[in-house]
Amino acid sequence: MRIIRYLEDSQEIVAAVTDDHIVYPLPFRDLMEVVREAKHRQISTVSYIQTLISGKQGIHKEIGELNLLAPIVAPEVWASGVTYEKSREARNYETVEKAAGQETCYDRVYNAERPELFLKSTAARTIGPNAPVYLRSDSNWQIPEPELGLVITREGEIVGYTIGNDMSCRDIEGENPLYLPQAKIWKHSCAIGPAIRLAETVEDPYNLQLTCRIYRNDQLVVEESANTRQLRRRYDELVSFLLRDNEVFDGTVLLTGTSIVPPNQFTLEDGDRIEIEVPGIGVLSNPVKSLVKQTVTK
Ligand code: DO4
Ligand code: MG
Repeated sequence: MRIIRYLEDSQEIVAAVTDDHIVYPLPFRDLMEVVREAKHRQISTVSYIQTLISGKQGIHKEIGELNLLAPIVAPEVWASGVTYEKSREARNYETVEKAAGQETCYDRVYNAERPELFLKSTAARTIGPNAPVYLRSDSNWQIPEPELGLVITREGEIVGYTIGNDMSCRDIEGENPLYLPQAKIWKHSCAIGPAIRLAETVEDPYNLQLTCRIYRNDQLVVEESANTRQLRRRYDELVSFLLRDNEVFDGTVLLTGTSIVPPNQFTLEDGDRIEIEVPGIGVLSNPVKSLVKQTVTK
């Protein structure tokens, strides 16, 4: 069972999508309302949705025909860093801080008890399927980071899984780790979607395949896959650090880190299209657009 949001006649609709791909609009504004109502009735979210759609007809449209929105308006998107060996290698490759034989901050965080967590995005900066992700105008080395996203309640319960793209500037981050917020956060630098797969319907969240494809002039130029079994940490561990002495809001998304890195000579270009696929969740597809350089006036 998955949850989507779409736009119809200027109305935002929340809907459940069954395993046979039938779309059922729900009388709620977002997934978190459904979760709260199910809790109130002391039944699981899936059982509650089943009671809501039982005896109803789905809409006569397939998911691909809908004007999909981000599956949740996440008040904040947080992200985890260096949770996969592949990310550690990539960070060490790009950093100018690496001295021969010396451990980097990336080596240390990979092995430390405390994970790297950072604020990735806010609702206004986060986009859904098919909307453009933007390229920063002051970076020459930009890539998508395909990641599994945890959708959590304010208590830290993982209620669903989605796909996230943690767009990143390897040159800015590599120049100085203190530039991380600029390497990670700008307008439309985070995409999530196309759906949220309800956690209770995922058999093994540590065995999910992620595949990233990048198209240039409609030609496939990058295709790489990874599996969440390569993750060095547990999801609950990441969530528990996020909750430490923190106020977390219902519907927060926590990205769990990347294990897919395009070849080191690759950088995204205006007009590219990024697809990230996780079977059981869907394909998050976004075109890439350049942000126009701003002139700074004193
Ligand atoms: O340390 C920088 C962030 C790394 C990251 O975003 C990732 O591993 O996914
Ligand atoms: Mg990342």
